Amino acid sequence: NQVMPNFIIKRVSLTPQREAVRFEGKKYTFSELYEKSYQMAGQLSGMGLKKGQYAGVLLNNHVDTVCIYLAFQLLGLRAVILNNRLTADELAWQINDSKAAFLVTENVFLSKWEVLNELLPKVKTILKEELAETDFIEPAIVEEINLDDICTIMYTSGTTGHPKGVLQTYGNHWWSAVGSALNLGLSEKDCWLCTVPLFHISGYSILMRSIIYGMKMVILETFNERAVIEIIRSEKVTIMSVVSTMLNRIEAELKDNLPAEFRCMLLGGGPAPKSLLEKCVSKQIPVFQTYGMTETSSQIVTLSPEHSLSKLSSAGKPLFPSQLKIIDINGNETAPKVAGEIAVKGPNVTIGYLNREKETSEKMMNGWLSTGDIGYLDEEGFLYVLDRRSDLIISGGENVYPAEIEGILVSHPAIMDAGVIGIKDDEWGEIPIAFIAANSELSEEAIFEFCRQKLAKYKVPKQLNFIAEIPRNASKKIMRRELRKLVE
Ligand code: S0N
Ligand code: AMP
Ligand code: MG
Ligand code: MG
Ligand code: MG
Repeated sequence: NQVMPNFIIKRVSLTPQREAVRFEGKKYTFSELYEKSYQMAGQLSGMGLKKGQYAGVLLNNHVDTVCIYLAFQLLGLRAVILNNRLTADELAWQINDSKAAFLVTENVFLSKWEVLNELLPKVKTILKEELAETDFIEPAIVEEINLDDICTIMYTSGTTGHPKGVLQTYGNHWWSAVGSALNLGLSEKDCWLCTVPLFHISGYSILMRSIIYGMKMVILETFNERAVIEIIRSEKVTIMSVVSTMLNRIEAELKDNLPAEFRCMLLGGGPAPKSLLEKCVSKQIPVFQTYGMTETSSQIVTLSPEHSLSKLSSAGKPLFPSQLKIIDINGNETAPKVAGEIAVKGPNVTIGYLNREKETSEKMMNGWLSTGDIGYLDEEGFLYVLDRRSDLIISGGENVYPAEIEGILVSHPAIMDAGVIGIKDDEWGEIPIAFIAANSELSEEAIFEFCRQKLAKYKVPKQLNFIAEIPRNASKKIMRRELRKLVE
């Protein structure tokens, strides 16, 4: 039960005048960030939010979002952070599962929260725009945080088709930030560009590093490769987090070398194609591959600067606080170069899934988390990731679970059975396509429309194939290999 000062309070006492955030051309010092967050904490208190409660957050990348997250930390609220690309149905499922009593959102998501208000009448919606007019109540600030306290919850899907809320504690975030700095190093000139969503751990972890290191972060509302290249120069960015789809676009757009101060392009969230890594070497883009997940509060394995070329296409070694092993089907550690399931352990690894003791104990033993991912270690202990956890399709850094899409498809009255697989795609890495066994005439457009209502756009199958029967084995499991053969 280790206790630390509340991170933002500590930071503002150390370096109040240092630049903390750049957003839309405006800069905010840590002191200004704290003032804004404190104000919002008082307004959230005015709305009735109290320590220990779970509250949903559905927001765009914005400096206000940072302040709302920090206000949550000041109040000891647990943020159920929602992916803003999800449909109202998908959001409702997660909010309901978390038992959150409040949803903090903003006007741009009107079409979503209007539906949410109908689906979840008991959940109180708080609009960011209305917060400014809310009565300020002197907030009960949490001066000391316990590293075991839950800070954030982010949902990730699973093989069962329904997402689970990953619990991330203050200790998880703290050790993740420390592990990253011990590997990448830290300079007072550092500035981290955040153009990944703050609702993913890829983005939220940049915020935590900024507070813990006292480092400036530049936030972009949306990703645009031309803007990124310009901002790296104008803001003297030194580090940036990307997924391959983003790096592809940056590489293609980049005419001259990036400035010498730019020292790290942290590439994660999915596989890194070797061809992309090679193109980046020739353009002198300093790519560091990383392996991590929501359950590890971002990076757990990252290539170190001195190995970025000699171990190209490796994800690196586990960070200082963390451990990794490869296990075979009997649970024994494999020899070097022998592939197996990747298991990880460390103070950045989640304590489990929200309200899901069974799934937690199935995936975690003695602090070791079975990731479901497949990989091997070379003789020197460098990790090579070969395959994703069971069936997972990653499209542009967003996860798509076949079981979830299949569940939606078969809920259509005219669809008897459905199977989904991922196929390679130049832009997104992988995209989902569907096989459908229908019991009556059904137009493709009708199915697409049905999917668009229920599923985030990136999950909607890009292609529909009508077949007589979905191949299943004796235990009724879909034989995805057979579906794959149909594509070939
Ligand atoms: C790649 C992104 C930026 C693409 O979005 P963009 O260009 O903004 O698209 P839009 O203009 O909004 O829409 C255009 C059309 O494309 C569809 N669309 C959007 N995104 C996708 C997608 N991913 N797949 C398929 N289609 C997509 C839109 O719907 C739209 O369609 P139409 O035209 O029909 O309306 C964007 O997808 C993005 O931001 N991706 C990155 C997400 C991310 O950060 N993932 C990482 C999650 N994992 C983790 O957080 C753990 C790993 C980790 O922590 C990490 C990851 C990376 C780097 C570092 C770390 C770390 O460890 O620190
Ligand atoms: P999420 O928590 O949603 O970001 O998903 C994390 C998953 O992305 C991991 O479990 C892996 O399946 C995949 N992943 C992350 N990093 C890599 C990598 N370097 N190479 C291959 N797959 C990765
Ligand atoms: Mg775009
Ligand atoms: Mg993901
Ligand atoms: Mg049906």
